Amino acid sequence: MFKAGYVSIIGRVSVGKSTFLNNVLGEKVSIVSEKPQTTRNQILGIKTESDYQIVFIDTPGIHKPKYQLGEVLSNEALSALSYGDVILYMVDREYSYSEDYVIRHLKNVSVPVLLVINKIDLLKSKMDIDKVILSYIDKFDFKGVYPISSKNSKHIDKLLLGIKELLPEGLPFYEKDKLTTQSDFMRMSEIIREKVLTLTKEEIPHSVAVIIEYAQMEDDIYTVYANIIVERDSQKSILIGKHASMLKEIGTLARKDINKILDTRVHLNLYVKVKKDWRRNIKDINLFGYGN
Ligand SMILES: Nc1nc2c(ncn2[C@@H]2O[C@H](COP(=O)(O)OP(=O)(O)OP(=O)(O)O)[C@@H](O)[C@H]2O)c(=O)[nH]1
Ligand SMILES: [Mg+2]
Repeated sequence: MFKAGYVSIIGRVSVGKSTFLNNVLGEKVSIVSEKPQTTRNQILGIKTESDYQIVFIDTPGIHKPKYQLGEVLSNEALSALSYGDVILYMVDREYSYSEDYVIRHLKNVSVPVLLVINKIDLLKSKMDIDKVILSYIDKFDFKGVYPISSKNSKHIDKLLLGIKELLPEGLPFYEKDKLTTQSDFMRMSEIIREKVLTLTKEEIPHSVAVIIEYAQMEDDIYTVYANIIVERDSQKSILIGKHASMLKEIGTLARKDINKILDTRVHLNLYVKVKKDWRRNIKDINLFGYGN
């Protein structure tokens, strides 16, 4: 008996949704950073075992939007509630009132919802874990509660088993060695954006989009031209850095990851372009690949 289904991972920003997905798949399919609003699209990650296939949908963190981009991202996340066979509602170690907004949306969902409390490696004792569980348990009729650590792989097996129980019987949706539906272009642009997020601070991480303009594979080497888009000239100067030092560092880190993930060598040519206030403009937001 084979089981297969879709599982949406939703929750507020930075709770560790993408880290969890990467841990389950054993490969980075969704970029991660300590800055909020890292994920900007629904990202499919496929876990296939001998008796089940789970198609995970990683989603942007739900938050109170300040810009039109934020609104697009929150909507993208909430729309994933409508097509999972199971919903994973992931939270960090503390209940806060801002969770009520997400929980309100869960009330319209007709499929089972599992509460996943992530980052328990940062809690000291079982009593602390129980405290977090207690703070959530009366907020919704959860089908199960799973304290985990995505960083240390703690209790992830138990969660996978719990998900499997709830999946319908059926044939796999994808071939067994497929990990994600993202194109190479998409994965490369996301990896470059991840390096920008890692190396910059304040408004820059939020103001950046990355577009692969052109890529060609020849003799097993990808030659890639990518534009890093920012909102202001001052941000462009920071991203380029003195003697282009920042841009070089972004390129070096991105190249290493691309080599590993796509198993190919790459020549990266990075350019920084300014598109003023693009996060406020729905046409630009769509043009840069979000909310389509
Ligand atoms: N200590 C600890 N840190 C974690 C764990 N899981 C994730 N993190 C960290 O939490 C931060 C956010 O992780 P992400 O996976 O990007 O979070 P996200 O929920 O996908 O964030 P958005 O895409 O912005 O909504 C990163 O710095 C991770 O390293 C965990 O189990 N333990
Ligand atoms: Mg994410």
